Amino acid sequence: MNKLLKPTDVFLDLEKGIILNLKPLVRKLSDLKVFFFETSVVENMLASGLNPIIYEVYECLQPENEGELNFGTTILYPGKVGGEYYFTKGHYHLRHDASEVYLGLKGDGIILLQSKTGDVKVESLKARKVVYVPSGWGHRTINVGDETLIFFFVYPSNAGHDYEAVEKQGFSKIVLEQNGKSKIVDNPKFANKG
Ligand code: PAN
Ligand code: ZN
Repeated sequence: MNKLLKPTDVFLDLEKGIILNLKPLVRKLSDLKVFFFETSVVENMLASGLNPIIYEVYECLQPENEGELNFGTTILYPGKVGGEYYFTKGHYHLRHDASEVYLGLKGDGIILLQSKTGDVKVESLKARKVVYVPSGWGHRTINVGDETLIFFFVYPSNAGHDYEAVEKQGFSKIVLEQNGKSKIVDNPKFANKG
């Protein structure tokens, strides 16, 4: 039996997406260097002193005991690197039975989902939309709007995050702005290693 945890509660600012009294994890362009398609654009931006914040994560982490849940919010800013919209790194859960729920709070986004066997799924994410990410699906969120994308998430605290697979293989699709609209296209750099 796991030790009985104390119930906790927090306040969420639904407008700003922040969880009060928590320090966010801040992801800047320099943290996402290898994830964007146009590496040379990233390098030029960094070389000229531009290192914008791409997203922030407010997370209530629980001990990694079976049955406990982590939850929090992600604030994904609007913007592009070259033609590619800002996104989260994306990951697979290390535990293959770990699923996740996303609830859109604000903005206009896309969740790209892919399995290791090559299945791809695309879901939109916006206020009041709930997306269930079943176990086994890698997931990345993209902000395709002009305003900040904010969403709430909850997943098993012992899920673990595998970023390496995404770093090496990438996502099979990327989301670009073309003629003022978002377009999901094949990622030419995708390494299909199965
Ligand atoms: C989310 C993500 C969060 C940031 O909490 O971790 O949006 O994205 P990356 O972890 O890909 O940088 C989640 O899916 N947790 O499992
Ligand atoms: Zn996840």
